[in-house]
Amino acid sequence: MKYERLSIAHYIERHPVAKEKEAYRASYCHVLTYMTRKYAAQDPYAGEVLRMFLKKLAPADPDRTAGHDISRSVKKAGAIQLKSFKLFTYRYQLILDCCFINGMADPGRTTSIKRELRQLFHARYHNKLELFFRALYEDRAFTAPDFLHASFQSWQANRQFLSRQPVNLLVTGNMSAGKSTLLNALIGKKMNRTQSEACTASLHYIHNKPFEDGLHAVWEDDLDLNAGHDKLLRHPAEIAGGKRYVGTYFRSPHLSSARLCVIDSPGVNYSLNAEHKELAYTAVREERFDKLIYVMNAENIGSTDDRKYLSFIRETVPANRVLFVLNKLDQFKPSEDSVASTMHALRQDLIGIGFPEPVVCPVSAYAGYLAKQRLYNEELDEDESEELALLVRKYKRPEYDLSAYYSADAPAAMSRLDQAGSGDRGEHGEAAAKYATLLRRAGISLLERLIGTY
Ligand SMILES: Nc1nc2c(ncn2[C@@H]2O[C@H](COP(=O)(O)OP(=O)(O)O)[C@@H](O)[C@H]2O)c(=O)[nH]1
Ligand SMILES: [Mg+2]
Repeated sequence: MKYERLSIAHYIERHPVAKEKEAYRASYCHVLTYMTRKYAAQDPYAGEVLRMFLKKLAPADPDRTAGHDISRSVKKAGAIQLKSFKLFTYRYQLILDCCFINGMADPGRTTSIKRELRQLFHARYHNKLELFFRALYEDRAFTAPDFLHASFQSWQANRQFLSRQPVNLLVTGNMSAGKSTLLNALIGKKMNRTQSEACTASLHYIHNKPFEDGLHAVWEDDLDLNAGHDKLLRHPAEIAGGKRYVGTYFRSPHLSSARLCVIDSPGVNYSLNAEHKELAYTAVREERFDKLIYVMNAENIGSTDDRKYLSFIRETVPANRVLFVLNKLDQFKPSEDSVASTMHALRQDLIGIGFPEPVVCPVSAYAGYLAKQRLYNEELDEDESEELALLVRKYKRPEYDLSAYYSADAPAAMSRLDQAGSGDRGEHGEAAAKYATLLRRAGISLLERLIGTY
């Protein structure tokens, strides 16, 4: 459960109390701090969430409430106020924040907090307090005041998300097959270093969140709920314990609502690095995953490393849990070869190794990654922009189009999904259509759709 909290999305950026006066915020923050210190002192996650709340809400002078009694602060934070000729109170916001910081995933702890709040609030509010807790933890209806909408909806979205069965995908394959690039393409963000010299020497667990909160959470030794890119793309050698846990929203119309955790693992390469190989084999043996995605490099399929590793996987993992991805198909030369014959030969090989009905998804992870970057308005450097332009031209040619290799109904269903999913994207109109087409023809949208059904 510890790391699963990385899939909780946050609402702090839209917190209504941020615009209140210092004296009010001081009492409000006093209550939040008091509850976390008392009920979740040993919990680094709660501590970090509190820190983020205080960063946004605390007054310039943190000692403003020094020596204040908690009941005085609760009274002030929950008091009825008059604003623009309307009476209102942040009482529900306060309750929700206390629950969110300390007990989103720990209803037991919330029971203690509720008991304490009951004592601190006047008896005439007890009934409403009860109703609000039922709305929070039993999903009962509740008419939330306007300013509470954003955080209440976030709460509900998180709860719904956490109630789904998690699906873990282990991504493995040979070194430089494009595993990290594929994950970056699926997630639509640069979450991992790609490049063979810095290939993943650790396991990276990346959890999806129910909505975009603009925050990348990284948990190595310490937890950072708002990690910058330097930390996110830190060299694997610097990662303590060889494991890194991340939470971020997946930018994909097919995956965004799925409670997914994808695990990036190092490649196996017998000759170069025994440690990577060991880590990869141990991951397949010991990690808990629902599906294994085996990424292959179309430029050199059928290598000895691949064969040995595939035989091991065949012995260790039920065949129907393995999905094969044939990557780097942007590199193939239509004059020399055809995707169809490569796919056919590969399937025969896999059947020979002992996978009776192998599902093979052809992709260009790199084309997919670049297309997504554009669709979500991320910066591309000059080289990337040029390569993207080239890939767009390439994928206009039917002999490169990979969507034909997915199920027959896919293209029609996809164009509907592309439209449905375009709402939260940056690019609009013709440009968006161009990159959405590239994403589909490079196999990425259809692979996402398939993964989305797990
Ligand atoms: N042309 C092409 N290059 C790719 C593709 N996917 C990955 N690469 C490149 O292959 C190299 C290794 O990719 P990486 O994702 O780090 O592989 P990993 O070791 O399996 O994680 C990098 O230079 C990538 O840019 C692809 O679809 N097409
Ligand atoms: Mg990698």
